[in-house]
Amino acid sequence: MRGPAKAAVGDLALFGGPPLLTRPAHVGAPNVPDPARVTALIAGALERRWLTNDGPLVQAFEARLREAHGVRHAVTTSSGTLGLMLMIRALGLTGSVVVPALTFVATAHALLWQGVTPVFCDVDPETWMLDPERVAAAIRPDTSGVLGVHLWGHVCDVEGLEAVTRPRGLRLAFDAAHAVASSRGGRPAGGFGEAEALSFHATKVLNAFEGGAVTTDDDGLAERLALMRNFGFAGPDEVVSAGINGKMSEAHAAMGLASLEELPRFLEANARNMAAYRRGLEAVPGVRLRAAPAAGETNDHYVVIEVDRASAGLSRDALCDLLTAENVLARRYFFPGCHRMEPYRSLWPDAGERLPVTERLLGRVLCLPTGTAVDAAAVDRVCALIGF
Ligand code: T4K
Repeated sequence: MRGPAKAAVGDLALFGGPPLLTRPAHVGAPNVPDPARVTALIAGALERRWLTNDGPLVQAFEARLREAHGVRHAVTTSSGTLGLMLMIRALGLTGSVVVPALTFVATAHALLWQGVTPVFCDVDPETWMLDPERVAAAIRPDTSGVLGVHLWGHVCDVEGLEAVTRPRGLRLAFDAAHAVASSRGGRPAGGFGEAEALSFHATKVLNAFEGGAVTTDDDGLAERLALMRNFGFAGPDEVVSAGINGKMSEAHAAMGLASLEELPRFLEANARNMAAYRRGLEAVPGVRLRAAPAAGETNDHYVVIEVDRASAGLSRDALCDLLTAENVLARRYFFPGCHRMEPYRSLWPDAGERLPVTERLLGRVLCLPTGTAVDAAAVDRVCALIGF
């Protein structure tokens, strides 16, 4: 039951009074490593006068990523989106690729930029990620592969997707932008499918200001990726293919390395906040935290609730507005869905009819603030607001 429009939580007035949180709590507030460590690493690059183009910090970062993800290759890129694009191109994907619409629009854009048509597929109502049965039904004669998304740090049903792609000779790759430090069956994300694309954008659990990487065990693929991200240069005067500039700079790698050193602290803060949200929201009618995968298999970087208007007494959007007024900057990711964004909306205006689970979730889910910028007291206040 919701209280009257003017009421109190503790000694602070709600809905019209001063915001409950005096300092805003943002979804996406970066995890910041020790600034002295970042600047020392950048100072080293300045001292060496080696600022980009496969420098020692990039090489060190790639070595640490290989170790962390248990893969033979990690090819860093200037952004996660660029990594996705290179991965799609290096895999030779053509025609159409099956992909969820419940994802950040970069997943679909990366395909389209490579001349590949994204075929939006509905998701499983429990996991909210690609459902292998629905994927099988979405495959078209021109489909060359499936691009799964480890949504909000949960790893997809990799085995189910392999069972669909392998017998049909389709490629399988993953958008693992959310999945650094997540795992499935004890295996770290980054090592599934033929390749995975990571993101180190500022808002991610591990950030390099901007950046990404493609991880793979395929030597040939890694070689093609490395060529593609550097204009196709195979030697000082030798260009062997049509490449692009997708390189990570030394400054970005410095941030990535320093962040990696402090990843355990970031994960600890996420786990602490997730546990506090679970406690604080368990008795709130109409509000359900996304079901967790097996213990320790998510980075807990996205706190996602599903709001049922009837039993919560207000809609997801009303709750989002209420939180915003109280300095809690929640996000309606990934509303309204890729299929309702251009150019996809104009291309396939009726796509929503084939995506009932996706549509339902897009009207009900809300991401709440977490990470090292959010402390336990802030989580308690957010829960108090939601439960009010
Ligand atoms: N695939 C998936 C599934 C993805 O989610 C993403 C990116 C990609 C691929 C592509 O990876 P990248 O090419 O980006 O590496 C943000 C991020 O820009 C984007 O990286 C991320 N996913 C997406 C989920 O979130 P917006 O449009 O929401 O960004 P913005 O500017 O509204 O910021 C989000 C929140 O973070 C705000 O509350 C403000 C806060 N913030 C942001 C920045 C940059 C800060 O507090 N400090 C900051 O420095 O896309």
